[in-house]
Amino acid sequence: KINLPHTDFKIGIVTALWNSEVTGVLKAGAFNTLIDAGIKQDNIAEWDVPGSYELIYGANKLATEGFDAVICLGVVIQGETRHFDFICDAVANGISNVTIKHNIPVAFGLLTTDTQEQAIERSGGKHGHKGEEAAWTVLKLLERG
Ligand code: DLZ
Repeated sequence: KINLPHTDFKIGIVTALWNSEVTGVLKAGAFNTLIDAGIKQDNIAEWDVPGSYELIYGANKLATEGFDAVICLGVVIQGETRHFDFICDAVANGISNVTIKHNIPVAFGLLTTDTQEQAIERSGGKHGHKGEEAAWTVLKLLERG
């Protein structure tokens, strides 16, 4: 249960367009979780960026603009090359830099899976809904005001 000190928080949802059939579901779950917690629709910015690597720029930009928290959502699926590792490492490091630099909650809603099936299982399937969980994470941190 979330107990926010007020519901005027401005929250950004940055979503990667790669694997958008899954990231779209993550985004919807995150959005609905914010609305259910009383966050005003006008205070939620949805921004679709090309790929997960661009989540770093998106989060940093919204943090610079004064958003109180940012939810980053993406799906990186292991391919035949090492691209997967580079993207996952960069996003993990980049997002943690944003949260430290701007001192705001930034959720790491990045699915890193071997298959699309595993990603689907984590976006409302048998392994939960990582979009909802990412939104819950920032709300939990915003409880402190
Ligand atoms: C290039 C790339 C690859 C191979 N795979 C994914 C992926 O599985 N998920 C994802 O979100 N993005 C992927 N990208 C795109 C990169 O994140 C980035 O958009 C490009 O490298 C351009 O900077």
